[in-house]
Amino acid sequence: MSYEVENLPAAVSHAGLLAWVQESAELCQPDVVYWCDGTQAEYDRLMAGMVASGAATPLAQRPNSFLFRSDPSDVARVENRTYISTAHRDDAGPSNNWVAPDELKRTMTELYRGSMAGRTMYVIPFSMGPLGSPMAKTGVEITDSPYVVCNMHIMTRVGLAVLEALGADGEFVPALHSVGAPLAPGQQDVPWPCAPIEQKYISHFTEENLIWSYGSGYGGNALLGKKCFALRLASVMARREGWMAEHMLILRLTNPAGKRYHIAAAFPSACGKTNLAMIRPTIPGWQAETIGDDIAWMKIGPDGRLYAINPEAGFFGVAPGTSYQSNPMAMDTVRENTIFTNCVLTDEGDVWWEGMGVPTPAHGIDWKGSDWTPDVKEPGAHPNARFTAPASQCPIISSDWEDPAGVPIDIFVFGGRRASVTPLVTEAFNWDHGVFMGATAASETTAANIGAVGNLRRDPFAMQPFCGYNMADYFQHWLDMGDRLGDKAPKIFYVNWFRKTTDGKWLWPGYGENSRVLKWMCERVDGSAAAQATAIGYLPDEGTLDLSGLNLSPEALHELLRVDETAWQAEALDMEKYLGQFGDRMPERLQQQAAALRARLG
Ligand code: SAT
Ligand code: MN
Repeated sequence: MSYEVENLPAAVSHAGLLAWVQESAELCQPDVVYWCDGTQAEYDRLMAGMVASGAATPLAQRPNSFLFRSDPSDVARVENRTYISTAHRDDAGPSNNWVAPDELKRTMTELYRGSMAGRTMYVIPFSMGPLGSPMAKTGVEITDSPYVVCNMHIMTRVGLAVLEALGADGEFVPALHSVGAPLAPGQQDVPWPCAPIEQKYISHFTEENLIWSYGSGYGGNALLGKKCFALRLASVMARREGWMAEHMLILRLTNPAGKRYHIAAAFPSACGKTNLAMIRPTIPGWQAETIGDDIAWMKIGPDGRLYAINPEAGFFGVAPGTSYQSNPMAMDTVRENTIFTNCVLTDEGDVWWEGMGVPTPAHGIDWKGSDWTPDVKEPGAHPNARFTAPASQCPIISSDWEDPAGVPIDIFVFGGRRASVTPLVTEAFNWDHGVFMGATAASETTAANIGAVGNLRRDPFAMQPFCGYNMADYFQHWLDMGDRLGDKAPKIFYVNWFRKTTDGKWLWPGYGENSRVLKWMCERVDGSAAAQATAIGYLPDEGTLDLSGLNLSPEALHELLRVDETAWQAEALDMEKYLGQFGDRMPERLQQQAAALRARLG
């Protein structure tokens, strides 16, 4: 067994890292082991290789931008193939798939054996969080996918500085990834190699900070810094170490008087986090800046407040529906240096997707690589088509987005997509009630996971697919953090931009108009806006939301803020039933919240 080693940096003095790389190479049997240095030259060289092989198409209309088409089976995360592997099943809890570590490692070791034959194994040292931030953490991903390397260059901080900071014995998360498609000698590669669904495994050995991913090249399955590390593993570390790793965007709002508010908001995948993170407020004098669009790591600072950093360096956003109307800042972010996956290729050499807000091309190549015209029934872009773009290219990225200390959070927002029942905005009575709201959040499923779309499911804190341990313990961790934060805890709100009329029309215009709801939240923080106590929390009085200049009928407003007590009685029962599955691990304080809600509803 032999392989070439390329670009081995002088900076690697870490015996543990060298041993793990060697062991992985001996198992996966690549032709070459290549150490990534994170340079532009490296990115350009890998991209040129993928253009030459036919995996990537350069876009004539967007400088340094490329389109990829995935295998039709490999278009989203695979929650049913995602595992939290702990010695005791209860530590993974009922919301996670579980296989015992020994057994899972045995199965996956056999899959990894020889899986990189005919390929290069890339070693990617990366930092989650600004290098040198006390909140940053280091990972090393091993992958046989150059697509993954280029995406990791954008999504994380890759480079030799990471290895230097690691030194001889620093801590890092080893993350092993293979697309699971070895090449026999002389065998021609395909544009998007991957393994069949039943061989895909996205595994987290949380008790040893180890990630093993096999069989998929797509986004959250393969860019292991993102969901696997920054959410599933980090959520476990955060609990152990007393901080928080959350599926949240981070946004700064500044009011006309110059006062700043920092908002962290949790919504499930493909429910508008990126849009909200880049909001252009429609109310005069208010300004927004983006800090992060997907993940927040938060720690209590010396002043007792909660500080958040964005551990990522790029955006991996949903393309369909993104337009100059819905998210102009994202449109400007992806003008250059962007990787597109599963969009339409136009005849002019640009990308296109449904809901892009520009004329539909008369002809293009769809995400499956076939000719496409507007009369084709199926969408040209996959509903989970994505862009990968550097955060620094966002025109409203905050000048403090890489502040190693983070930004102080004033407001937490939870929410989801829900056609009925949930009002536009509700404020929690207090921390415990807010945690109960987060714990019982529900949303209609989206194309971000392989599976049915549009089914209502509970997605607590938008962490259902991402909580790396027993969800009941995670709820307890939220309660504990509240106890530590005391009166410095952020205020908690629940929103639903997606309520519909009985004949299926959106009641609320959304996008930039959501700033009206954010403004009310800021005024609640200041104590200047009125609210009404209802059975489910505080709601704005109909007169207190700033709706000036908005053409919203009084009936629509009434419906948006209506608490349908009959529907809520059923909802409360369903929430209790949901929480019941956690048995006696369920915190008593949340059971009390459930009982109190039922009592208030009468
Ligand atoms: O593919 S990702 O997991 O990165 C995107 C998402 O589902 O949020
Ligand atoms: Mn996400």
